[in-house]
Amino acid sequence: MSGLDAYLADFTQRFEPRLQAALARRDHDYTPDLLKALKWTPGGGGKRVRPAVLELWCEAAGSDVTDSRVTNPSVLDAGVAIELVHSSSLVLDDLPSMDDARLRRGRATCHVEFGEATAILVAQAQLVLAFELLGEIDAFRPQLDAVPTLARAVGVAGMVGGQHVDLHLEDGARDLKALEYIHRLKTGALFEAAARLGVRLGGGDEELEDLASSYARNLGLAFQIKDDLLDVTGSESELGKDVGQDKEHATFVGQLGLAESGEIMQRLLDTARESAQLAPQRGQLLAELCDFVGSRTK
Ligand code: GRG
Repeated sequence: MSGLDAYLADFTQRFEPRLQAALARRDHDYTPDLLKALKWTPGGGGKRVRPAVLELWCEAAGSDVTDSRVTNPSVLDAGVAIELVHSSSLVLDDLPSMDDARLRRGRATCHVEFGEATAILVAQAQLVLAFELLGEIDAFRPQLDAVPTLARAVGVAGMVGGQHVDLHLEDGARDLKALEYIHRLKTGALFEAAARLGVRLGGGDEELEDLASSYARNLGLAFQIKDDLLDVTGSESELGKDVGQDKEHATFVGQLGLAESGEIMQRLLDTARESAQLAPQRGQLLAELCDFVGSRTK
């Protein structure tokens, strides 16, 4: 097992109970159907890469998470907030009016299982739960800007904006500049927010936050290009989601083909690796995460 595999196995063991606890917060309420739907996508697996990026950058800043990883619950809860935003975006992205996807994380998409109206409500509930959790983290209180940092990554200048351009861009306008813009907003922005929040939780300075941000921008863009590559080359059973979804989307693969897109992805990962190597701690794992993104099959 590589260092990263061992880290991710350990991370998910610590992360899952915090995620489950967040999702169970309203279990006493009288909306059991909604609560079941709320838990469906976040509880259904997923690689948890974004919260891991957050924790690693927190540790890079020299946080009190020790080598034996005596868990700092704030770091995990901030990761849960990021994962819930991610889940919310998956539920929305899968809707009939967007990707019209049937399969996600190896099972039916939220709207297929629970109906479209419930899926829309669930996405909203996951999103506000993310901000509820983030706003409760004491370690962020003196800075006050954790919530707006995440909000900016989600809103018009982030995921919502990226998705909107992706859905409405004319074919003729799908040049590389537009593609990069879309990918950075709809996918990269959340990676960047995760890395920035990690550094802040670890007490790192602005210089380290910039380094983390640059790492995450390149990793996030590469992650999306890999996603597009897998949409063409991957299998539904291994990915646990629909493939061939991207015909309607602006992608590097559609524009440049598999080989050139793969090269661009590798260059972005090389640049992210260079940033990782400058991290005061956890550089090795952050660099291994770049290899993981480049070689992932699901
Ligand atoms: C959340 C308000 C709000 C809006 C979202 C739908 C939308 C607006 C944006 C699209 C974002 C999106 C789904 C981008 C694709 C990102 C991507 C590569 C997803 C796959 O991520 P993985 O591979 O999936 O990490 P797992 O299942 O492993 O977590």
